[in-house]
Amino acid sequence: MNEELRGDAGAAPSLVIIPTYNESENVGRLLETLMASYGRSLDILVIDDCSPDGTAEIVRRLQERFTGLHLIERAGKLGLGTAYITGFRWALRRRYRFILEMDADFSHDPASVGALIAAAEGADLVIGSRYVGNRVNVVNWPLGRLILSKGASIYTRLVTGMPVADPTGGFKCFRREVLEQIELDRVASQGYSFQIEVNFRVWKKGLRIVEVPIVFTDRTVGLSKMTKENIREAVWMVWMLKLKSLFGRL
Ligand SMILES: Nc1nc2c(ncn2[C@@H]2O[C@H](COP(=O)(O)OP(=O)(O)O)[C@@H](O)[C@H]2O)c(=O)[nH]1
Ligand SMILES: [Mg+2]
Repeated sequence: MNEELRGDAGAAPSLVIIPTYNESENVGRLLETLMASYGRSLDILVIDDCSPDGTAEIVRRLQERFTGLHLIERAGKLGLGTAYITGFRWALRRRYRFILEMDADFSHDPASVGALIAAAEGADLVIGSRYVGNRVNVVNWPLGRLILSKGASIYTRLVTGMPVADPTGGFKCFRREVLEQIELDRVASQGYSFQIEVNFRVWKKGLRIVEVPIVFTDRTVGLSKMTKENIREAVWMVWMLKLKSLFGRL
């Protein structure tokens, strides 16, 4: 049987995609935690961009113990957005019903994965949201970073009209049909604006987006990979999305 169409007798596992760049201090512990918590109900795909710190080597070693752990190694740092597109295509060649996004740095609590999948039974896209209601569920972020994130959320909503409180968050769960419906070829974002763009495309298709509250905790080890270029891309990307949809070119 074609390995790509692998499926077992029981319910197909869900897949969590984790992009990594220099996450050697986090990735081993995160993968062990996920495997211990979810066992065979969750497969994991790490997309590593040739991290110089040996992140991929740690994943390869864990693959000897965990059959549901997969790794794609790319030639260089090609951006968060393209990492997820690569992961989505990989997932759609297999039988996963639910496909998740998650950071490698423990900002996203592994204990919340189950809640995101459960919520996706009644939604097309579930966003783990830091800003549900009037709350700001962010722990240990520097004030500047919090203002940037909150500001980006308000700016995105003002420009696009999309009713999502936390459009830049990266802890999400998609039903596979959603990824089949949005044209992955058309996603233009290379970096972090990918999160806004995908939400916008899902919303414009009239699909159901639900936000569930999560607590986001700043990383304790390793460095953020957010760059000024990521911010610039997001600033013009929301206008691009708005204009493309106005002219029917999304
Ligand atoms: N493969 C890949 N992963 C990336 C890239 N940029 C960031 N990441 C990963 O994306 C996740 C979020 O990045 P992070 O630096 O924590 O961003 P922040 O939380 O917004 O400061 C982490 O798991 C990073 O290792 C990239 O260019 N390629
Ligand atoms: Mg982070």
